[in-house]
Amino acid sequence: MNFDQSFLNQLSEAKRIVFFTGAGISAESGIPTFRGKDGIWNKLRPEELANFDAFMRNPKMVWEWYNHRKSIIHEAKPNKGHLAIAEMQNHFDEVTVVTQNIDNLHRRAGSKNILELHGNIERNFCIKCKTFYNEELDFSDGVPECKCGGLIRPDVVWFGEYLPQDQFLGGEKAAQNCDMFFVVGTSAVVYPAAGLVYTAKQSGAFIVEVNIEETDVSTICNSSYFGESGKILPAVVEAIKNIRNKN
Ligand code: BJW
Ligand code: ZN
Repeated sequence: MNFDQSFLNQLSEAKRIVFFTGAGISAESGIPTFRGKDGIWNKLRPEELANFDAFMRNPKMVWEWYNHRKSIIHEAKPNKGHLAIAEMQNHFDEVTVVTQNIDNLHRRAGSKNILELHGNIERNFCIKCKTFYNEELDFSDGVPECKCGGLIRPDVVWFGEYLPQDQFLGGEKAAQNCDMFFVVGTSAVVYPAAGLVYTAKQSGAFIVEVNIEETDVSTICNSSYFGESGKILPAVVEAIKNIRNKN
């Protein structure tokens, strides 16, 4: 892998780095992305699945979709991209993962400092009394119900909903205080998450994109590497190891 010199210089100086990740980093684990060639939204309409009104109209259909995705996620394993990000913790003072993914693969790969902007598929809560249900749910009536009679939904962020404030504020803080900000496997079209790329840029971070294709934020990146994150990120780990060995 040929990295440009300005990128390697930044890598050797950087102390605090952020990985802002999206569905693309989990694609090599067999989890479909939303947009792009094989994206979910080519076949299904987000407005019929990923918003609260859709859930209230047809909770059974929305639950079937999440149960299907849960089974894919449970079978999936962290790939070389997730593992490379976890390994960066051995080479930098501070590594923060700010992810839009709900799949837990960063945690399973060993990353410690993770902010989840769009929730987590392992958690569920009652829409009426907000009780959390993280274990097995009873789907015998089609849709799981709380003891209070309210419907239970997955704890993920749908369109039109606010992001969990502590997670988003943590992401903003990390973006404002990092030396390098990696944008990995995200189309960067969903806000306010994508705004973090601009926050990092305005705060003076060196922005690096890793994606199989150009995105809406490519033009503001200092370096862009096009290819699979499972190939490029391990090469970044090798590059930092070489730099550290020489010093
Ligand atoms: C690889 C690869 C490999 C593939 N290696 N790379 C008009 C303008 C601006 C904003 C809005 C607007 N109208 C509405 C909005 C707001 C809306 C929004 O941003 N919409 C735009 C899409 C138009 N945002 C919201 O509603 C958010 N909330 C909000 O704004 O609250 C304020 C508010 C409150 C009340 C009233 C009004 C406002 C919430 C957004 C929630 C997003 N939720 C989802 C579902 C989560 C749960 C679930 O998973 O089921 O989050 S949608 C979906 O998109 C999911 C993702 O996290 C998110 C981002 O997608 P991501 O991760 O970027 O994936 P893809 O598929 O888009 O891209 C994959 C990339 O990987 C591609 O680039 C590939 O090339 C690449 N790739 N293989 C490297 N091997
Ligand atoms: Zn309840």
